[in-house]
Amino acid sequence: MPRAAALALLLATATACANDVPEADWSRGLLPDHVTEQGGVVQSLWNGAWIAALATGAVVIGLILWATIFHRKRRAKAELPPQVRYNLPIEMLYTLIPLVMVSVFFFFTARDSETLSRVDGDATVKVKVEAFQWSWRFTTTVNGKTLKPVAGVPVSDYHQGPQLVLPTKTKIEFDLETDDVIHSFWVPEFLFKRDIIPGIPEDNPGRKFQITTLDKKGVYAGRCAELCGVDHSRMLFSVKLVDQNEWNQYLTTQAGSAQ
Ligand SMILES: [Cu+2]
Repeated sequence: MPRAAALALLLATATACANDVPEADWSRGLLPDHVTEQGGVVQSLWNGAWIAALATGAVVIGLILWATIFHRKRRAKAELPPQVRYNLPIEMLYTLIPLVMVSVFFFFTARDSETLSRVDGDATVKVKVEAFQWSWRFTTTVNGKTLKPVAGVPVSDYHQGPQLVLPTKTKIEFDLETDDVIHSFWVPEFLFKRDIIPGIPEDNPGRKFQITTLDKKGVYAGRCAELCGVDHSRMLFSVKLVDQNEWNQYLTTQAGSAQ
């Protein structure tokens, strides 16, 4: 009987862990389904990079196969094949093609990282994220009114961690802060994570990022993605996206406890 109980416990724990991992689909290149507009930018960059890499791979492997099959050394001919040293057009070609490829990758990466790190400052919902060993404190400000902070303790299931409630279809600004060691704020469904480094002044743009949530209600796991000590793996939280009605209700329940 104790064995059965232990097995049940093990199964329950295993299931809890499995729930933590968002469903990754081949059609999205194994990324989880994104819940922010910015996630869409990451998904397209990811898809484009894979298509370019696969196309390059196909050309390179094709050329290798072509050379090995059609240009093998033939026994009858002992002499050297035609030498193409200092062939200017060919050397220019294999210098320019990689240069163009790297430039194209660089262009899209720079363009998208610029988009992802853009902060307008006009978001009506702002979240101050305080990371500490080993949990999180979220303080949400809506139209200048600050709600009661949500703080947590280390847990083994993200449902038990602190929950950050946010509205769908809304621009939200995050400000990341820590006093102890480097942490990293990561919600896999945002397709985004950002290191939280102690000592970065508040006006530093690297502390902030913004998202615009899509119409995708749900509870999403969040975690610390930077090894930060013994309970790093238990530094779990969740983000709950709610529609406008639920959001207004949530604000009403929080109004009484507002600071
Ligand atoms: Cu951490």
